[in-house]
Amino acid sequence: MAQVKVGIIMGSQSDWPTMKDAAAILDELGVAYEARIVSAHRTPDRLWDYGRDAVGRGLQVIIAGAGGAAHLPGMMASKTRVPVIGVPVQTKALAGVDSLYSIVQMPRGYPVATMAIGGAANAGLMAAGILALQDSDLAARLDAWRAALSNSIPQEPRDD
Ligand code: RP5
Repeated sequence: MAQVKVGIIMGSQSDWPTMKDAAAILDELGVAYEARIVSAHRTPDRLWDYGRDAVGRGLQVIIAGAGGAAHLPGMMASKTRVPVIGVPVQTKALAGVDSLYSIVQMPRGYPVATMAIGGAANAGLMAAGILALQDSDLAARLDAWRAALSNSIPQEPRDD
């Protein structure tokens, strides 16, 4: 079994349809990850334990998604120096702007690298890019992934 280097955490089962886009990217790029429900409000002890153990368990990046009063990414960044990438999950009430503001506006000293609302795929790519700095095989796979995306863009628009 490959060492798990990326933790994908989310506040609720209801976040998984968004967060699985990060998992899909990491699957495509051959990056080992784990996915866990860790709620800042409903399971604060789980959040505490996850952050406390992250370095010792060999995690190198944490992708944290939450919606509404989205305190999970920021609280995780407070508990561990492992870089945290935040994903604001879209909400019904406020379209995810609440999630975005909850995640992005961190105080000096405890940054969260905040993606766009619903931007879990980019979170996966960001995590892969960080790991690729120390992993030339992954770097080659990421370069190929990016080139394939670029090559898939047509020169001209078509009538549908
Ligand atoms: C947050 O509350 C979760 O991250 C989720 O986005 C939101 C709603 O959770 P559920 O009520 O669907 O479990 O903590």
